[in-house]
Amino acid sequence: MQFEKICVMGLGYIGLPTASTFANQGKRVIGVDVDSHVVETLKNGGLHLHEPGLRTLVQAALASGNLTISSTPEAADAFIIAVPTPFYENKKADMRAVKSAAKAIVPYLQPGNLVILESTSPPRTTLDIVAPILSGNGLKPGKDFYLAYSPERVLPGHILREMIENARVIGGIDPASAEAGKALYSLISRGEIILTDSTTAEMVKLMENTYRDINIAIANEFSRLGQRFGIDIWDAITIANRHPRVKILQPGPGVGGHCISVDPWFLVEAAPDLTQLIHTARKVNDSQPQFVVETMRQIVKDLKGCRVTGLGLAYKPDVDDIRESPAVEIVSQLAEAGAQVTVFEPFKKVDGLAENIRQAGSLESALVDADIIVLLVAHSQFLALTTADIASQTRCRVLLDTVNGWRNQDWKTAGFNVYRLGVGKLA
Ligand code: SAJ
Repeated sequence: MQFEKICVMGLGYIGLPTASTFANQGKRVIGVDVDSHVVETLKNGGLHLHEPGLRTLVQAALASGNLTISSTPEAADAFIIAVPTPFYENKKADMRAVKSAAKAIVPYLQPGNLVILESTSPPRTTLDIVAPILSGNGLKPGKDFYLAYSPERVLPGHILREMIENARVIGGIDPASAEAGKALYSLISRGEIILTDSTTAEMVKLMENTYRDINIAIANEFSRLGQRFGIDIWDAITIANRHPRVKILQPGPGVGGHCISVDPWFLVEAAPDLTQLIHTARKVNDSQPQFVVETMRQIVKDLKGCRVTGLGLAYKPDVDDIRESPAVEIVSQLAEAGAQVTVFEPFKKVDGLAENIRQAGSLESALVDADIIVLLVAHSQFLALTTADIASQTRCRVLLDTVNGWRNQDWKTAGFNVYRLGVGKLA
C-alpha cells in the first residue's frame, strides 16, 4: 500500500508528534484539531504543550512544507484518530471526541483508504462505535476501506524516542486491515510490529496501564504500612525487589495523568462484575492524596492557618501536564482544611486552582514564608536543590518529601526536620 497523504485527527501529545514524524519522513500530512487556539498557535510557529524535542520536530515538519495545520480534514490515503478519551465525573468513558473525529472523516473517506484509531478506548470501540460511524456514506469497513486499532504506548517525557522505538500493536478488524496498518507504521517505526485483532489490541493497551496502576496501588498501600510499622518502605521495596520475581513500583502522592488514572475505569465500566481488583486499586490510588494530607496533619498537628508550600503540581516529574494530578488534589485538600497554601510549578502557571491557593512565580517567593514545605513532584530542578539552597531562601526547617527525592542529603546536620512518605518516623 502507498501512503502519500495522511490526515491526523487531534494534535495533542500523540497526534502532533505522529503528524510531524510522518511529515519529516517526506509524507504530506494534514494535522487537524478542533481547538482553534491549538490551530492558531501551531500556524504561528508556537507550541501549545511541552514535550522534550517536540518543538524542533514540529518546526522541521512545518518548514519542510509537508505538514499543514487545519481545523478540517481533507481527503487522504490514511486517517489516524488521536483524540483524547477522558472520563466523565462518574468515571464513565467520554467517547465524544472519538465519535466526532470519526464523523468528521466520513465525507472524505474513499475506497482503499486506511483508518486507524490510536486513542485509548474501551474494549470493542473500533467494532461497535467507530466502524458503524465510518459506514455512514455507504462504504463498508473491511470491504471498501481498512480499519484498525493501534494504541499509542509512549511515555510522556520520552514520546519522541518511544514513538519510533517501541513495539507497536496493530489490531485490524480483519487481517488485511492489520497488514495495511503495518505498512503505514513501518514508515516511522523501528520497533517490532505485532499484528492482532482490534479488540485484542484495545485490551492490550488497557491491560498494560491497569497492570501498572495495580502495581503502584500496592506500593502506595505498602507506604501506609511503612508508616504504621515504623520502617522505611523505600528501603523495604528495594530489598524486596532483589527477589528475582518481584518488581514493586514506587509509592508516591498518588497516580495522575490522562492514562493510568483513567484507563482502568474503562474496564470497570465495561465489566463491573469482573473487575473488583482493578476497581479497588483505583480507589487506593485515588485516596493516596488524602493519605498525604493526613500525614501532614500528623506532622503539623493543626492545618488551620499553617503556611504550606507545595513544590510541583504536574502529575509526574519533568512534564507540564496537570491532568488528574495528585499534587493538585493535595494542595486543594490542604486549602480546604484551612491551610494557607502556596505552590510553585516551574513548568507553567496552572489555571483553575482554588482562589485561596497562591501560585508563586519563583521558588524563592514560594519558600520564604513557609511553615512546612512539601515536595509533591520529583522535578529534576527540585531534586537538585541542596540543603544550603533551601536554607538560604527560608527560615522554614520542616519538610515532607512524598517522592523520596531528598533522601541522600544530610538534612539533620543542616538543621532540618525531614519527613518522608512511607517512613515511620512521624512525630
Ligand atoms: N507513578 C508512581 N509510582 C511509580 C510509577 C509511576 O506513583 O512507580 C505515578 C506517576 O507519578 C504518575 C502516574 O503514576 O502520577 C503515571 O505515571 P507513569 O509514568 O507510570 O505513566 P504515564 O501515565 O505517564 O504513561 C503511561 C505509560 N504506560 C505504561 O507504562 C504501562 C505509557 O507507556 C503509556 O503510553 C501512557 O500511560 C498512555 O498514554 O497510556
